[in-house]
Amino acid sequence: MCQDCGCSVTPANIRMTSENQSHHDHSHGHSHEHPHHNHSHQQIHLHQAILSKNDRLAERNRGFFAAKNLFVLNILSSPGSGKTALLERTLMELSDRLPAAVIVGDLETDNDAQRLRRSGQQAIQIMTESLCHLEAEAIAQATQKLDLTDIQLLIIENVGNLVCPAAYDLGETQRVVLLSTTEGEDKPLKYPTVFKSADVVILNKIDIAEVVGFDRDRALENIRNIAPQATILEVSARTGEGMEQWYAYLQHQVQPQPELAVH
Ligand SMILES: Nc1nc2c(ncn2[C@@H]2O[C@H](COP(=O)(O)OP(=O)(O)OP(=O)(O)O)[C@@H](O)[C@H]2O)c(=O)[nH]1
Ligand SMILES: [Zn+2]
Ligand SMILES: [Zn+2]
Repeated sequence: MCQDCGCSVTPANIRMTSENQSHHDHSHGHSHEHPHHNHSHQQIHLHQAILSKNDRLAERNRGFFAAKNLFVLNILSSPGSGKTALLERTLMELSDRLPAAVIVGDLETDNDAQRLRRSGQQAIQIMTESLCHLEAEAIAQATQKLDLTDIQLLIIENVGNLVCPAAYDLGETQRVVLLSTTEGEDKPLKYPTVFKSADVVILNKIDIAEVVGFDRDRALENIRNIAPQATILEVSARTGEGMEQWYAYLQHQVQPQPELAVH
């Protein structure tokens, strides 16, 4: 996670991180007198502190979302799996039944928020600049900018990355991980952490599965092995195939029907 990719570099810790990175190849077998030895320990403590602060703020978000009766999804995937395409269609086709808003994170540009706003629904862009994931604090701030009156579903499109976002709780109700047919069937095996944390795995771009030689059976087997807890849905955000099952899933989660009385 971030201690490897350095995405948590902030003005407060940049000095320590850059000094540490310039000594990346250190063997830890050397003397404790070495002036740079402690930096990796400091860095680990720093990351633990960042994560535990994030966890506290995520709990606060969770309380806020519960008080507002909001169902919140955190959507994670590699860049280009089709998160925005899935959400564009979802906002267009589901908003009449289930009023929704989106917070979207990218390193740069507000392209995704612009795409999503064309649906007529609210979309707030967070530009993370150097961070390759969203954090709970940024979600709390972005949420303040939304008019939540009547909104039942808040969807967070995380930064395209299968590694770091998995470590950051945002206070979401459920996690959705997207895997597209162009990425290969082995991704659940290579990135198990994110798949293990998923409530739902959506297999996207099924319209081009055949063209790209996607092995559906193997992909499903890999997902079921790594993420047996997850509901699996197969869709094409482009053609709309399978999207009704996704909407039915969401409606069922957000607006559970009272059980029918048996006479
Ligand atoms: N054929 C096909 N293409 C798709 C589908 N979903 C998305 N795409 C295309 O895949 C590309 C990437 O889609 P995006 O929605 O931008 O992907 P993303 O996950 O939001 O990307 P980042 O925000 O950069 O992480 C675009 O060219 C989409 O049109 C699909 O179901 N089928
Ligand atoms: Zn990172
Ligand atoms: Zn996107």
